[in-house]
Amino acid sequence: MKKLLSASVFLCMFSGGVAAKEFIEHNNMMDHGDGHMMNMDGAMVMGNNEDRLPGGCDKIRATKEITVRAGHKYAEKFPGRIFAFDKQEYNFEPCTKLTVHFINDDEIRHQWMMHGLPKYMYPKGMFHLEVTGPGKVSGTLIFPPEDKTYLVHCDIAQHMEKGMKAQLKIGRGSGDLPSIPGVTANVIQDDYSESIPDTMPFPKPDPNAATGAASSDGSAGNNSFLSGAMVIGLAIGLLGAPFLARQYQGKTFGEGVAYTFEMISKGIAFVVKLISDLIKKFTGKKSIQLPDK
Ligand SMILES: [Cu+2]
Repeated sequence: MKKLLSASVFLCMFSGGVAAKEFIEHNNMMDHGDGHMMNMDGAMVMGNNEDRLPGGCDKIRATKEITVRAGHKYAEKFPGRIFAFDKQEYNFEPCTKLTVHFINDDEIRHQWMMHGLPKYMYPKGMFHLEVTGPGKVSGTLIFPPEDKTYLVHCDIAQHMEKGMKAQLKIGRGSGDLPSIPGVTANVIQDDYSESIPDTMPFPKPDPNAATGAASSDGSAGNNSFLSGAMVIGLAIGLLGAPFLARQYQGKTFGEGVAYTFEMISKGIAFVVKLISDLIKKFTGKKSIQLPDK
């Protein structure tokens, strides 16, 4: 009985140690000016703008509010992805005032970051919400009047590549962004099938060729070309060796080096002259022709 009791006490202590972190509502943020708010619990808002109208907006045309959730569980429906937002596409009218309530469901740091906003209003063209661990932070921005597609992502290393990416269209938008989970195709499509894709730089293994014999797709031709080049190289080497041996006979190492450089420079001069003669021969007359007066 005593053992059981101590075991249960131990279990209680242990589970207390790994219990989920408390959900924090980040309401008391320190205002650093310029729409930048932060606290010491890992929450941040950048580019907060509740009243300044971007150029081209004569008034706020709509006032909207959304809740965005971020977490690994939202990626379950996207094979090969680990992180995601609960939604991958947003659409708003131009000059909309939008308040975003950003909820992080994971025990790590996530962001909802927008790029490409006008830099005269939004520092670095960014609107940014960030929460470390489970919690909620809210921010507001006003969109410019142009039809445009904005990238929304989490900028923590590899979180976007692993799926935490969405697009936000103002008006009709300006096209679709690639690799938005469930919306647009990946730039590089993962292939989990067993076969090797055709784009691989090496020949596909032939499942019927168990003997290791050359396949019928031209790789045998490649081998014979290589050995052909090798034969030519060997022949030049063998024929040239006695000539070179005579040239270097009786020379010291220094003389040999000097002689080699002399031969190389002579060779280069010969090739340059040959090329320039050829160019002159084919184009010379035309290129020096002067216009008639
Ligand atoms: Cu993240």
